[in-house]
Parts: sequence; C-alpha cells; structure tokens
Amino acid sequence: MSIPAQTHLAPGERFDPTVGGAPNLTSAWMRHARTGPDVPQIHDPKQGWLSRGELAQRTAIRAGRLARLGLARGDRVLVSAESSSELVLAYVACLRLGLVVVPTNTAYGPRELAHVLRDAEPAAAIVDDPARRALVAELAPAVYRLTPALDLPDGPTPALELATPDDAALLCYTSGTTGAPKGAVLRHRHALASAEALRLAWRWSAADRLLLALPLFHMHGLGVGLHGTLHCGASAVLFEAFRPDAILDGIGNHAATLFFGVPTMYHRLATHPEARRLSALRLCVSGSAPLPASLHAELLAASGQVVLERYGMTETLMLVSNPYAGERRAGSVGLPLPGVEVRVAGERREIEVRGPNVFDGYWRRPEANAEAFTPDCFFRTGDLGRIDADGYVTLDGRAKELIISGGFNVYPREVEDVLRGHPAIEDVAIVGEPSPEWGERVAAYAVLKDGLELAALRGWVGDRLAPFKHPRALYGVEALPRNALGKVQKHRLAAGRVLPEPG
Ligand code: MLC
Ligand code: AMP
Repeated sequence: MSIPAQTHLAPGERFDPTVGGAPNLTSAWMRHARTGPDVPQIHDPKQGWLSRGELAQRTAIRAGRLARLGLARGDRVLVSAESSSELVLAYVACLRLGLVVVPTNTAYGPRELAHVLRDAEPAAAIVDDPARRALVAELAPAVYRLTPALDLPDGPTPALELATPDDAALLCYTSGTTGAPKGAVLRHRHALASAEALRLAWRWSAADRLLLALPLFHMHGLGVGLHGTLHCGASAVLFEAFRPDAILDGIGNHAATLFFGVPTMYHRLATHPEARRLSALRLCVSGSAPLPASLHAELLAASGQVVLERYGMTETLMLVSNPYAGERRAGSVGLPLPGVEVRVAGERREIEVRGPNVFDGYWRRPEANAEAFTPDCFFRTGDLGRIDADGYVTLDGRAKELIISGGFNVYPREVEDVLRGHPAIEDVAIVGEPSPEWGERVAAYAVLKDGLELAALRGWVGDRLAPFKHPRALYGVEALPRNALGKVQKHRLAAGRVLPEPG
C-alpha cells in the first residue's frame, strides 16, 4: 500500500522539493542573510549570537582559507567536533565551497576513525580535540588537520555556492542493514527536499528558535536541526552537552519555541521537577529511536506537551512524521512526509521508501547498493512496520541487527568481533535489552573460559570501541543457543539467561 502525502500541508501550501530550483543548500540558506542580515541566527555560550549576515560573511572568509589550502569541489572533509558556532561556520564554509562533509562521532576511537579515514579518503579533517588531531596525523599523515576555527591564513574570496543539486553534500557513515560502516552519500537535492518538507510539515518559520542539544555529527542534530534552522532563516541555541536544567532554563532565557530530542532526553526531562516549563514551547519533536507510549503520556502529564514523534534515517533524512495540526498518535510515527512514498513489503513487513529525500547509494559499494534498493527504486529500510487504514505508520521492530542506545546505533557484530579477541571469552553474542533510560542497552552473553567481571571487560575494551558501544551487562552462559545452521538464536537470549526453544 502506498499513501499519498498531502496531509501535512497547511491549506494553500504546495511542496516543491527543488525549493524553487535552488542549486544547493547554501544558496537557499544565504537568501536569508540578504533579506535580514542583522537577525540573530546561531548562539553558543562562548560567542553569544551570530547574525545571519555574520554567518554569511565569516563563512565566506573561511571558505577562502580552505580554497587557499587547495581544497576544491568534491573533496571530502572529515568533521568531528562538539557543537559550537565555530563548528557551524566551518561546516557552512565547506558546503559553500562544494566540499563534501564527513560528519564523524567524537566518541570514535582509533579503529572506528581509521575505517572512516581509509574509506572516505578525506583531504582534510576538522577536529576539535588535540589528541584526536594527533590520532588523525598518525592514521592518515597526508590529511590536513584543522581546528573548527580554521585558523589559517585568509585567501581571496573564492567562488561560492558551487555545488550542483546532484553534488554530494554529506558522506555519513552508517552500517545500514549489515556489514562494515558504509558512507551514505546525501546530495544537495536530498537535503534540500527534506528541509523543505519539514518547514511545511512543522510550520517552521523564521520566528522559530530551536534549543539544539543534539550532536552535530548525526542526522538528527545536523540534517534536521541545523539544516532546518538555516533553511527557514530561523535561529538555534547550541548546547555542547544535553543537561535538562540548561534546556529548561534556555526556554525562558532565549524565548525558544522548539526542542528536538531523542527519547533518552525526554525520559530525563519528564522526571525533572520543572518539566512543566516545556509547555512554553511551540513544538517538541522526538526521533532516532522509539518513543514509548508510556513516556509520551508521562510528558503530557508533566508538561502539557503532546510530543510529536517522527521517523527517519541517515540514508533518507526524514520520512514520516506525526502531523503538526492533526492527531499526534502515541506509539505511531505518523504519516509520510510530503513527497515520501512508504510501503510495507513481504512477509516480514519491511518498510520500503522512495522520495526526493532518499539517497541513491553508498560510497563505492555497488554490491551493497544492489541489495539496498528494490527494482522499482524503493530503499529497504530494515525497519518492520504497518500502515493503518488512515495512513498512520507504526514501527514494530527491525529486520536489521541493530541496537539503538540513547539514539546512537550499535551494531552487535562489531561489538562481538572485538569481544572475541578477549582471552577469557570463548564465544559471545550481543543483544539489546530493554532499558527505561536508554531504550535499549548493550548486553553480552558470553561463554567464558575464565571468570570475567563487566568492569574488567569494559576496561579491556577501552578505546577499541566508542564508550556508547561498550556492554552494560555481561551474562555468563554455558553455550549459546544455535539453530541447525549454526546461527545464534538471539531471541532466546533475554533476562540474563538462555530461554527454552519456543513451542
Ligand atoms: C552517553 N553514554 C551512552 C550514550 N550516551 N551510553 C549508551 N548510549 C548512549 N547513547 C554513556 C557515556 O559514555 C557515559 O558512560 C555515560 O553514558 C554517562 O554519560 P552521560 O553524561 O549521562 O551521557 P550524556 O552525555 O548525557 O549522553 C546522553 C545523550 C547522548 C542522550 C545526551 O547519548 C546523545 O546525545 N544522544 C543523541 C544521539 C543522536 O544524536 N542520535 C541521532 C542519530 S541520527 P560511562 O559509563 O563511560 O561513564 C538518526 C536518524 C534519525 O538516528 O532518525 O534521527
Ligand atoms: P540511523 O542509521 O542512525 O540514521 O538510524 C536510523 C534508524 O533509527 C531507523 O532505521 C530506525 O530503526 C530508527 N528510528 C529513527 N526514528 C525512529 C522512531 N521514531 N521510532 C523508532 N525507530 C526510529
């Protein structure tokens, strides 16, 4: 079943995925600097407010510095830094020059970073932490290493807004459904179409002010929060970390209207004694992981906010959203966004999607691309779900082996591969176990040769894996349950033990 997506539009609105033929993201963003150069746009605690005009001017200077270094359209630039105005300026400068940004989680250790450097072959890396810049130097000596301030000599202002709609804007590493992390290529036209759909669906306007505590190295913070802000000529207050107090204070201090978060953030906000202050916001959006219906109800009771849940992916940007004006249904991710086709396919009921925001392939991975798309060009999401008679989409689970902890993705196979190197571990399986705070947490079921405590295991894992991928529980078992083909039956690993075969 395929549902037409008109329900999100206000009367008289029409969705144009090309945004009036904008060639690229930054040409759409820079329009606002011309119409209102003094309007505040980006805030961080160190620099205060940057206006639209300052953003335009400073990103032009920074693009000149990057061009002087020899970077040119199509070159990849790895970007890995905590949120700051400097980071935003560096990011926008890269895009204005037609560079392809490779956003990279700041928690990644040497192994994870080495993979991205090897695969993306960036010409430069913008990294805030000096120790991680040194690591880049060790792993990829030919890559220019820069701080987010792009502290380089100025060059002549180069030609700007160089990208075509088909040029890549982002190369985002994700494991997709299986295997080693692959770079999803997001072109300017994909990101433009998604931002325009959200502008219309969420009634996002220049008057809005977003409290943005999501990291800027994943799609939620970057492709939804930052892009949407710049696309609408709106403003955003950046937070380096998520602290409920700072968010609740920020609502009044900055006259904010919007907050976007992952369910873990809402869990912490719902239990805060001052949660009712959320009621001053025009809209609260949740995504990146399931928002339990119970948490939706708790938030309503504590704050009066009917949180709007939406569904998206790195490869597709935003796909489905509860309506701004209609019923926001707890436990459902809502209706397909403008331009997006959603269908449920096969016995497994996998969600398949097509639309102007959906990417068209992974970086240098023809085999993965052949598997990722159907013959009629729908992308196989690896999520399982259903569509109700009135068009609401509900996600029921995943076909892909993926744990989502606090909105970060953890691929069991990657963790298993590392843990198998531990001298006391004979065999191991990683599963996600339910957690009220994190949604899921990483649990290891291991056949042990010797005694092993969780703390000792985590100490040994160290920087072989980013901390959010570390096991949070370790259960010793005599043997892992396997089927006749030798595949581990993960559904039988629960509550710290091996469950009997069903039936
Ligand atoms: C932090 N820790 C986590 C974790 N985040 N552990 C598991 N899962 C996580 N997500 C660990 C730290 O390493 C530390 O471990 C301990 O938790 C305490 O840290 P904290 O200070 O409490 O954590 P905090 O910094 O508050 O982080 C929690 C969080 C963060 C929810 C703010 O995880 C976060 O920003 N999540 C958002 C992720 C995101 O942006 N996802 C979007 C993906 S895009 P220890 O034990 O070492 O002390 C996508 C597409 C879409 O999915 O649809 O949006
Ligand atoms: P990522 O690969 O980090 O972009 O994560 C994308 C995955 O996050 C999707 O395939 C879903 O499994 C999950 N996801 C995103 N939003 C939601 C949501 N609202 N409810 C359930 N799962 C979600």
